[in-house]
Amino acid sequence: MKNRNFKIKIQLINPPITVISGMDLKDIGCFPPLGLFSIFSFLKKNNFQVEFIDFNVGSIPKNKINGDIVGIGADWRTYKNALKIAEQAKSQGSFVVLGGSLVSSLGRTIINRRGKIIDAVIIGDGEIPLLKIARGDNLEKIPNLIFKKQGKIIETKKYEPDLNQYGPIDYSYKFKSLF
Ligand code: B12
Repeated sequence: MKNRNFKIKIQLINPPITVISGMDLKDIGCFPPLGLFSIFSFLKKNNFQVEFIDFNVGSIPKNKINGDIVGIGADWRTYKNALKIAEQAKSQGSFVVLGGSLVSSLGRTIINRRGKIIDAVIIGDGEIPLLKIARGDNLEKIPNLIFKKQGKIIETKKYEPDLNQYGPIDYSYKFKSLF
């Protein structure tokens, strides 16, 4: 990562959905990723420059992935594409973080196998851990993280989320145009 201060650019990415076994995306539709929205709102509230990219909505300009920190949400339908995005982000020098439902149950395996393109995974709620990463805290002191240090997997302690701390989701940004 280039530098970690309030001038850094954080990108939150919802990868394209391609894996729906026996189903077509157009038949089931897709829903706004509330987890990423919540993290987006929380980081904005804390004065960070955050960009939200949803590959399932609208057209995505080329070379868009260029954040100092790139946070990618992944579930079983988007995991393969999340890896492709992670690879691209990593090759551009971003600090790459994965989070979301799938990652929360398979974090250790993911870091073990994909540690070259993913710097850390966040288990459970992403708001506080991502804020602390953006602030430049020592990774070992940030809760809910799994990452590799000198080839060894480090798993930090878990925290009990206080939802009141997050505040409401702010839909005022570009989200309106998504709906
Ligand atoms: C509500 C819900 C729905 C709603 C979605 C409403 C919406 N607008 O998205 C409905 C009923 C429509 C739905 C549908 C589906 N769902 Co659903 N759903 C849930 C449920 C109950 C809660 C999810 C939620 O919104 N939580 C609130 C938000 C704020 O929190 P969150 O998503 O957990 O996000 C936090 C963390 O995960 C993390 N995080 C999330 N993303 C990221 C990204 C980064 C970078 C970081 C660092 C952290 C991070 O931080 C977030 C904020 O604290 C979960 C089960 C559960 N209890 O979590 C299943 C769950 C997410 N659903 C699941 C599935 C499979 C589906 C469907 C694919 C089912 C289907 N076959 O159609 C569809 C997909 C629809 C879509 N999104 O496109 C699975 C995912 C499995 C997996 N491991 O991938 C879950 C986990 C249920 C399960 N146990 O099987 N779902």
